[in-house]
Amino acid sequence: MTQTHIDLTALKQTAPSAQAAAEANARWRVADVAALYELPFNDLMFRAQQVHREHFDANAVQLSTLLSIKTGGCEEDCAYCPQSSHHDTELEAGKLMEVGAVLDAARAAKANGATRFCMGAAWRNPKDRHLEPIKDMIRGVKAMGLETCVTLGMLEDHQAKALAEAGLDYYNHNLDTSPEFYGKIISTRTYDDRLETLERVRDAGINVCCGGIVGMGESRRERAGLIAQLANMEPYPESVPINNLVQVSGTPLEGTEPIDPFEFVRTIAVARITMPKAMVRLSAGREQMDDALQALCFMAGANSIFYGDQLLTTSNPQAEADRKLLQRLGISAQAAQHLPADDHAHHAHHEHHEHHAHHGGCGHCE
Ligand code: SAM
Ligand code: DTB
Ligand code: SF4
Repeated sequence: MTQTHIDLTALKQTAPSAQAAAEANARWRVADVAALYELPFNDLMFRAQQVHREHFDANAVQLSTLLSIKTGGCEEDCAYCPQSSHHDTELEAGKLMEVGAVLDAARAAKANGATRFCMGAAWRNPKDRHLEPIKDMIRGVKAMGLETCVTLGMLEDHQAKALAEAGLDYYNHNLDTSPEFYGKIISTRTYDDRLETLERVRDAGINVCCGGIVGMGESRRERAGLIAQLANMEPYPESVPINNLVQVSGTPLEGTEPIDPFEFVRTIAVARITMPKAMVRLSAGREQMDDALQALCFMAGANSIFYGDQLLTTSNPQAEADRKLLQRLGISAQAAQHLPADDHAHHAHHEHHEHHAHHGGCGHCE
């Protein structure tokens, strides 16, 4: 592979334009990411393990629990999504949940051992009147000692700021796939729309959770294109969910040829190598994976999972089964990190992790 990461400190004394050019060259080219994918499997895994162990406890995994706080009836046409009103998936659309019911679910997630609670809404974008109850949810969940994450669609500047003021730790907004493949999956909003929301989230001082989906019929080059987009964000996301498409009947992607499991593991490994300090989350699609495949994903550098019997509208492995799996692998649940919203520089992230990784797990997995 061509070495893309050059020593920028050596360029400190050079003219600003030369330095800018050098920094531009330091970005991951799609070809470089594709070259990682091309490595023999064992070599790729070895490299991913090296990078992972440099920055993380290789035997700790962070547990996030998801809740759909507003289900279905979404006006976007994402081809993978059971919640789009463009597809006939027989999913009943609901209203935004009451704050009390959301907090009950968060309490249960915490009692079960989760350290982060992620609330998802099937919206193209939230209306301002939705943000008041959502801010109460964020404050309430935080007061329980859980990290907070929401995913509500596109945001305006003032909305990102309002969420930051409520103390939101993470905003999830996925690029989903490469710019080239994106048009085959979504027509109702652009790649740039997604990037703009991500910038607003970053500017508001909220940690960025951004990843994508594989197994949608994209090529390896297009998977590499997604990873390059994520890795070239400045800074790259603190949290990178890698979803394997959950095929839901009635969605246009039902019947897509599933991705080769080893190609999925490769995607995790490539994400780990290109975004060394990010939490890489083995996300949707775990229920369709056996234990051995999940173990390979952890070896490839995945260090976070969705934990709890339900994702948003589809099912996830039972919490009890996950606890058993982690125990069999000698993996402990990572304690909460409680990143301050304005303290998400990657070096700080690293230090927080190092500090907490050695201070026990949830008590369920050890
Ligand atoms: N509506 C908001 C949005 O799209 O940003 C938030 C909720 S949306 C369901 C969150 C993410 O879930 C999507 O970006 C997509 O990556 C993932 N997702 C949705 N349906 C999926 C499926 N069938 N399989 C895998 N991932 C899926
Ligand atoms: C993400 O990347 N994956 C999660 C979360 N962010 C919101 C959602 C997965 C959804 C899977 C399909 C469903 O359950 O509806
Ligand atoms: Fe709506 Fe999000 Fe589903 Fe797209 S992924 S249809 S924006 S809920």
